[in-house]
Amino acid sequence: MRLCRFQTERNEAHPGLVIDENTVLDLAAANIDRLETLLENDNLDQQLVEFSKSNLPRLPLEEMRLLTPVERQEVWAAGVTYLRSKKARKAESDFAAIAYENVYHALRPELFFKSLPEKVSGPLEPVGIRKDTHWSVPEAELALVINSRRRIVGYTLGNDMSARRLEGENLLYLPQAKIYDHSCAVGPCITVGPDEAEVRTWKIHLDIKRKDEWLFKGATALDRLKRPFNVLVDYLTRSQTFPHGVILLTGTGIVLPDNSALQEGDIIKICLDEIGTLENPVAAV
Ligand code: DO4
Ligand code: MG
Repeated sequence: MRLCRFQTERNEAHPGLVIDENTVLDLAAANIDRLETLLENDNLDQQLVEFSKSNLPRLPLEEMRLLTPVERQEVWAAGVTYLRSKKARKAESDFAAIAYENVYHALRPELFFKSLPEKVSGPLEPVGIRKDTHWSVPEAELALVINSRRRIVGYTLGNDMSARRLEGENLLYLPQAKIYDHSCAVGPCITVGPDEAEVRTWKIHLDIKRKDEWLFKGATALDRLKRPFNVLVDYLTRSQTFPHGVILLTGTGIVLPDNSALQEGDIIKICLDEIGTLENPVAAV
């Protein structure tokens, strides 16, 4: 089952339950004002089954404007969790090579703050490339939806936009390479139910369109992600509480060739059959 947030005609954000390819139940009619209320529920699966059998208002998915499912959660990201990502980052900079090599093999993962919730782009909203540097790329990542009690309650998609030249220039520039206006997109909805073993059978795709042509098409299987999900959550939540839960991007396994820097107007599509498609146009910021 998939949860979403959508914009109503009155410009309100309502939580929704996607019950088939084209139908969404408006959960606001059941007095659910936030997805967070559901994500904290230990009997979520059962509650969603009950909603799906109810006579809540049914709305057509293709006519609605979906919003990011991120409400009040901070967004964090893990890095160098796939072998391909490790190799690409080594090629980027000799200086950083040892750091990337070490973190790939270390017990403690690389984890970094990515975005405040209010700065996250939703479906069809722009993602940014910095004007003060060249060679920006999208990073297509599975995102874990974690509640305030450290439980993984669902999965969504994230785009960890990155200014690669800046990142390669000096590792200390990483926060500037990773955090700027529109550098993070999350959506289109949250898939609840599956366990890690099932999620690891899924495949994530990244497609980039320039004008009417495909600039890049790539994919990776999620079983190539090195670290167990609970280990990532364990490190993220050590000595740190998230009263509204937290979203954790799990790192990228799809690395673009050096000649495919993004340009304003490009369209990025991150697709995963079991979650949906996160599509965003690129804007210079
Ligand atoms: O250390 C740099 C960032 C790594 C990252 O974002 C990734 O591997 O996805
Ligand atoms: Mg990343």
